[in-house]
Formats: sequence, structure tokens, C-alpha cells
Amino acid sequence: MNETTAQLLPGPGAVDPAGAAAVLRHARDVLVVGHVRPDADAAGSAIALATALRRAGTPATVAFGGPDQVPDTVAVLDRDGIVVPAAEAPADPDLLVCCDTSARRRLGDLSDRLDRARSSLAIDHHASFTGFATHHLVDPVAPATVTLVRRVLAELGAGIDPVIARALFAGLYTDTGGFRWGGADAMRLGAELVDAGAEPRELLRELSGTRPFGWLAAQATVLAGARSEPDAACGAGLVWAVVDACTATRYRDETVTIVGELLATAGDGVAALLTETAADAWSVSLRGTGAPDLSRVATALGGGGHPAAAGFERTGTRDEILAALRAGLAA
Ligand SMILES: [Mn+2]
Repeated sequence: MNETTAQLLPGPGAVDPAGAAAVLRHARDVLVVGHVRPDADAAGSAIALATALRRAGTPATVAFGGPDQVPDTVAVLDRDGIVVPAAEAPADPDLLVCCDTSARRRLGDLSDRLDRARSSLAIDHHASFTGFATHHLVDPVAPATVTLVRRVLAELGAGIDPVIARALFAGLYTDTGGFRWGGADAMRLGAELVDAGAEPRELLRELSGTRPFGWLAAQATVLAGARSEPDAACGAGLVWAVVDACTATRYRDETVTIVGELLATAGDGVAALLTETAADAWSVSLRGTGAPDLSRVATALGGGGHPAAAGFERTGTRDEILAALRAGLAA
């Protein structure tokens, strides 16, 4: 991303990267958070930013509002041990920075910090962003939140060391679908991060390479239960599968790859993975080509995201969730 392609969201509290840097420079201490069940973009953005702040002498901590046991992604990127459990996150930070988070509820157990912090800064790229912070740097055209963090770090004059480079690269690689999206600007940033020590081969093996043996059978069961509905989404088609609560608990970090497997069979249609998070409580991941706009569909169902990748959480039976999804895709 560069100045010519940035489309910063306006509105009260809107800042550009230089403005975000000024907010950070004036903070006495900073709590950096991302959305619940952080992916590599949320985790990488938060860890890169907090690491740079610490290097510059500003006390900074990272935490996520759930689940208690952090995903492997966070553990892989947190080389300096700056991530603390939500219960140990500072109660009254001077500044709260929310990375890759489109809405207040996506902060989970840490949403109360929005009220307790002296000020807050959201750095995000979701088209569905809702202005919940006192300041925001939001570019819906940016391929990943890490690209915005990179620009803020440049404004701060922060150097990119290997820990920061790894964190930023992880988010960039993941959110661009392995550089499928984001164009030459994403690739240029990727090259810069490799020069700074990101080491993609080692990093990507750590991020995705190892899975428990039992996952083979569990994955086979999930995929064998997949269903195709060619008439759904106004004829574009829908491929969906279900991860039950038992499998979701046991293979939490592994299940995220399933929706990609579904999408590969969906043609120009939509893939949906319904994950049971508790009795009659569901987390639904949607993937597609951008038409229909899944951000719109997910937002209407209480979630959010991007045109080609979105999600929502909802309570009800499996069939009720599917009915709501079919209706949303037909609208
Ligand atoms: Mn993201």
C-alpha cells in the first residue's frame, strides 16, 4: 500500500499514519489488543507495534480478549514474551490500541478497556469498521492491518528488526492469501520484511506446518459431512460443512484451514464453515470471490469482514443458522 492507493476512512477521530504516530508518541503506557481468536494479521499487528514501542522506551503490553489459551499463531510470533493473558492485561492503560478489530464486541473480555483507557486508537482495514475508538486509522482498501502498522512505524522512525519483520510478514502473507491480493505494493513490503529478517520458509512452517496426527481423521469427518447447494447465493452456489463442539475444542488451531478446502470446491460460489463454540452457539466463516459481498452478508447477520472473507457469530440450531445464511446470500 502507498499514499496513492490509501483510502482512509473519514469521520470524528480519523487520523492518518502521522496522526496515529503522534497519538502513540504522547502515550505514557500502551495496551495493544486485537480481535478475539486472533489471526496472524491481528496478532502480527499487535506484536509488531508493541515491540517497536518497547524498543523506543514506551511501556507496552499485548493481550487478546479470548480464548484463554492463545492460538499457535500468537505463540509463534511472540518471541519476546510480550503477550499476557487477558486477566493480566493492565486495567487502566493510558492508551488502548485495537488492531484489526472492526467492532467493540470483537474485543471480547477486553472491551471494558475502551471505557477505562484515557484514549484509544483503532488501526484497521475492515470495510465494516464501526467507529468505537477516540482515534482511528482505517483503510478499507489496505490488504492487511499490518500494512497500516508498517506506515505508523515509519512515521515513528522505528526500525524493523527480525521480531517485528516476522510479525508483520505473518499478517501480510495471511491476509493477502499468500500474496494473491494486495498487488505489487504487498510484494514490495514482503520483500522489505524478508530483507529485515522475516525468513518466510521457517516462519510459514511454524505458522502452519505441524498438526496433530489425530487431525487427519477429524478433518476427514468434517469434509465428508460437507454439503453443496448449487442453487444457493442466487445460483452462485454454497458449499458448507460443520465442526462440532468436540472437534472444535480439540483441534481449535487446525479447523481454520477447512474453509479454504471448501472454497476450492465452490467454483465462483461461497464456502461456509459452521463451528459450534458452545451448545447452540456458532461461529461462521465465509469465503468467496467478493460477489456476493460477504462483508454485507455477515454484517446483516451480526458480524463483519471483507467482501471475499467475512464471518459472524450467532445462536440457534444448526439448521436455523443455515437458514439465516441462505436468506442472507439470497438477499
Ligand atoms: Mn486483517
